[in-house]
This record gives sequence, structure tokens and C-alpha cells, in this order.
Amino acid sequence: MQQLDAQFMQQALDLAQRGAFSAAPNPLVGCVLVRDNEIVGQGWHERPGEPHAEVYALREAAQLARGATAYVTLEPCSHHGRTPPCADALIAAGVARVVIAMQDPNPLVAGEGITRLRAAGIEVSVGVLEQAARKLNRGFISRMERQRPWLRLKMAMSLDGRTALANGQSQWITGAEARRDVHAYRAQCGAILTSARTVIMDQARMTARHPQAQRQPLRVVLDRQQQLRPEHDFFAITSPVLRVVDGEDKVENHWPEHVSTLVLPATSGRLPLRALFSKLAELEINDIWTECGAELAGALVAAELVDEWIVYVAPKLLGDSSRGVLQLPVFQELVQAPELRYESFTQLGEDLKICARPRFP
Ligand code: AOF
Ligand code: ZN
Repeated sequence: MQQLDAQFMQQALDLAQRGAFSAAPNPLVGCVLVRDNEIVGQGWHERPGEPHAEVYALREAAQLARGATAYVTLEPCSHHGRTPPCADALIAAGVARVVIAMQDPNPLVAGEGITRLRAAGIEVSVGVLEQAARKLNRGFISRMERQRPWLRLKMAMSLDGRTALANGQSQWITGAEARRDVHAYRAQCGAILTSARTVIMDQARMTARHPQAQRQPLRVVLDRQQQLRPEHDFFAITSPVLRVVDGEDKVENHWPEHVSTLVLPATSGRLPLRALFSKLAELEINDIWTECGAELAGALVAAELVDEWIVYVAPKLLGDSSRGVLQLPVFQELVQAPELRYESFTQLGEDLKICARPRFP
């Protein structure tokens, strides 16, 4: 039974993944209904306001749901949100057993769905493929449990750890497949974080250009010194922008409607990143994707705000006179150097993609 449970839960996880470009700020959730070892209904959550995974699976199974086992990647909800409670729908359909990968970290649910199912006499198992389920919803879990989004820092570099020539020339260090991968992250995140300097130096627009993109992320640009003007190409694209500055505009600017401004007083010349992230969590941002220069990247690492590194390594050598990717304080002892652990390696065309996490979370 355990092996079968894992197998059906894996199918539910695969279904959940189908919402990757549309479900935020809701979590990715998949559900399969199984009777006599056969799938009789399946569903996934596609976008906020639309039915939850369980509802689609129950609709497909119709009468066959009675006595079936439901595999759900997240605890069925017990609250009236944009949609009615899934726990009640499963009870009403006469499901006999519910297998859940993980409890819902949303304080509105947080175990209440499980309690309700058990109270109705349904057998409930929790924790099947839990690690994979938690990985799938890192951003949602982070927002619910830490009141801050999950932050991924992108770095693209040569094999010798450089990102641009001394003269600043940097575009196309990595190949087409790596760039496509970057656009997939952009299209799935809630916000892209960057700095005014990167926007100006790279002429970056920070939009998601990916065939599966369904919407544009919020573009958050740190502009403490107010270097950006409304005329800049970055603002010509009308997807929402949040400018973060440390005081009222010094010169009068007419910002277009899609640009909003957040004033956060800086301390010792730095914008308060933690305060910014709480604000972004309040705006229901689950995942932040960061593309920036060595200074902001270093500040994020030093402040222990990076949850995941996505590193693209090109088989090129740029040499010591080229620019590095991270500005960190000068360390006197090796023990001061932040330590990571690798989570995965993938080859993307000619490049290598490494995903890493802090060693001591
Ligand atoms: C489930 N199945 O497929 C999803 C769940 O506003 P609502 O009604 O869409 O509720 C959103 C919340 O419901 C979300 O924050 C999370 O706690 C839960 N998501 N629950 O049973 C699903 N997407
Ligand atoms: Zn639900």
C-alpha cells in the first residue's frame, strides 16, 4: 500500500505542477481519486478564484467518488475563501480515505481540514511524499510561515566565476537554453527584484518572455539614489513596477499609472531589505526572482536573505580582470565564508545549471 500511495501521490504532484504559471498567490495543488487501483478522477488548481484541485477530481469521478481514495498534495481546505471548503466536498462525495502530502500552512486551514475529515469517519494519512510537496510550494509556505517570500538569486557566470568583462560587456555569457530557463523562472515568480544600476547598465526590461508565460511579475527596482526617470525603457512596458526609494522624489517626475513608489528610509546607505520583503508578502508575493549586480547580490547574501541560488555556468574563461558576481565583506578567516549545499545539477545546452541552498538554514 505504501508504494501505491507514493505512486498515486506522485501523479497528484505532477498534476499540481500544471498550475505553475498561473496558480499564484495560491499554492500548486493536485488531486487524484482512485478506486480499485484505478484513477477515476483528477484535477489541479489552475488560478485564484477558480475551483480547487479536489473539486475538479470529484467532478470527473462523479458517482465513482463514493468509497474512493483521494490523493491530495495539500491538506484539503476547511475555510470559505474565494471557493467553498474542499474537506466538505470530499465528505459529501462519500470518499473513504484521504492521503495528504502535507498540512496546509495557511493559518485559516492549518490542520482543520484534516480534523474535519477524521470527524466525518474518513481515514486520513498525512506525510506521503511530503518533502517533494514542500519543495513544490516553497514560496507559498515561506509566505505563510515566515511572512516573507522565498528568494531565489540568479547568477550567470563563466567557469572561472566572472560575470562581465572589465568594460561591463556581459550579455550572452550563457546560451539560449539557460536564457529560456531564466524566463521560465521570471514567468513563475510573483516579483523580480533588481537594482536601478542593473536596469541602466544592462538596458534590462525584466519581463517574462516565455511561451508558457500567462502574466508578468511585479518588477521591483531598488533605486535609493533615484537614478531612474520615467522616460527609461524599463517603464515603457506597462506591466506593474514597484520603485523602492528612501525619500520623496527629489525632482518632479510624472510616473505612469503602472509604476508605484514605496518609500523605505535607508540605514547606513542601504534600503531595509527585510522590511521590503514583509511588504511584498503583504502584497501576496510568494516567490522573488533576483537578477542584479554584485552589490545587491552581496547585500542579500550578507543579510542571509537568499533561500536558493540558481547558478548558470558557461564553459568560458573571462579572467581575473573581469567582474565578479558577489560583493562580500573581506573575510579574515575561512569560517566566515557562507557555506552552501548543492541541491541539483543540470546541463542546459552548453551550460551547467547548479541549484544550491544555504547549508545552515
Ligand atoms: C485545497 N485545494 O487546490 C488549493 C487549496 O481563496 P481560495 O478559496 O481559492 O482559497 C485559497 C487557499 O486555499 C490557499 O491559501 C490555500 O490555503 C488553500 N489552497 N486548498 O484544498 C486546492 N489551491
Ligand atoms: Zn480547497
